[in-house]
Parts: sequence; C-alpha cells; structure tokens
Amino acid sequence: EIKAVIFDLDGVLTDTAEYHYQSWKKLAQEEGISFTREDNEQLRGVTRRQSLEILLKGKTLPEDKMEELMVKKNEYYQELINNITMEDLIPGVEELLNQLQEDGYKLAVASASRNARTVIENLEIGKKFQLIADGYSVKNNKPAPDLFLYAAEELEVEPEECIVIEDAESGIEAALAAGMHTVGIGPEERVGQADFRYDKIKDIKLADIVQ
Ligand code: B16
Ligand code: MG
Repeated sequence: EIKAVIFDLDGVLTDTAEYHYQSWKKLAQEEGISFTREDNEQLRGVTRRQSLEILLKGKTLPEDKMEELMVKKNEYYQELINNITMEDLIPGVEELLNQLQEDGYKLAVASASRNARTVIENLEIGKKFQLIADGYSVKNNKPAPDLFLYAAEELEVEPEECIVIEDAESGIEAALAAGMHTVGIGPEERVGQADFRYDKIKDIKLADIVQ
C-alpha cells in the first residue's frame, strides 16, 4: 500500500535544470570550456562537485580552483532562482499535489540541491510537504539510496510504501536501490528504468501509479 509520494525538485516540480544549465554555461564560457545543452543532460540529479567534474571532462584542477568555480556557479544560479515565483511551477504539479494531499498521502521533497529550500519557498509550496530533504540531509548523494531512505525514515513509512517521482537517471537508480516504486518524467533513454514513465508530469495517471 502506498503511503507517501516523494518528489525530486529540479526538473520535476520546476524547471531549474534550465537555470543550472545557464549558470554552468556562463562559467564554462569564462573558462574557455565548451558546454552544450546536450552536455547539461548529464548533470541532472548529480551534485555540484560531480557536475563540475563532468564539465571539466576529466581535466583536474587544484582544490582551491575547484572551490572557486563551484562558488561562482552557485552565485550565478542563486541570481537566477531569486526570480522564481509560483508561476514557475511545472504545469500539472499544483493539481497533483492538491489531489495527493486530499487523498491523505504524506508528501516530501528529496533533492540533491543545497538551494532546494530557497526554490521551494519562492514557489510557495512549502506547506504542502511534511519533509524537505536536500543537499545537506545525507552524505552520499544520488544514485546512492541514502536521501530517499532518509525521507522514508523521517516520514515514518517503509520504502515499499513510497513512490518517487524523478527526472534524472541517477534519481531513478537511487529510488530503485532504496526499494521504492518509481515514476520517471522524461525520455525513455533517461528514465526508462522506472516502473512508470511519462513525458510530462501532467500526463501522470494517479490511479495507475498508486495501485
Ligand atoms: P546545487 P534535484 C539537483 O537537484 C540538480 O538536478 C542537479 O543538476 C544539481 O547539480 C544538484 O541538484 C545540486 O544542486 O548546486 O543547488 O546544490 O534534481 O535532485 O532536485
Ligand atoms: Mg531532478
């Protein structure tokens, strides 16, 4: 029996994947590194440090330079997310959250981002969730199951009583490793491992996924 629904943030509730892209792109241009929208697909659901490592394509830099670049990227990103409002909720999200709430499910956000709280606050959806697990909650990030297991524990439900809604390959892997049910949002090649897959969150058929 399903008791809780755990949402990824970036790419599921709002399209911050685009803002992450613009921020990394600006940094890459300053550093003379090529970086395309296609490259950005690899950064979905991975941490800031791993994102930088992917951006550098295996090139290694001294630790202080790595730190400097991550700080810069985050400053660019924070400038962009300051302008987020409830208008930036992905179509269908509000209706889905309201329906789930009405049906009595526990709701949580589980995001790899350290900026998750700011984004949720600006989207004005914080009150809908019993829990916000973010980039500060656990040590091992997605694809490790830790963040989702932490969420289940905090919600006082078993992993098999949870559905995870994710847009990233690393996120689906993490949720499956946690023993949870999975809904992937996006193309087959990205989230095809999920139990259910939809192109857009507004396509989700609630009756199918909660049964
Ligand atoms: P930050 P999610 C992830 O959030 C993003 O998908 C990923 O692109 C980003 O690098 C990561 O958060 C870390 O974000 O730099 O803000 O700490 O999809 O797990 O909600
Ligand atoms: Mg995501």
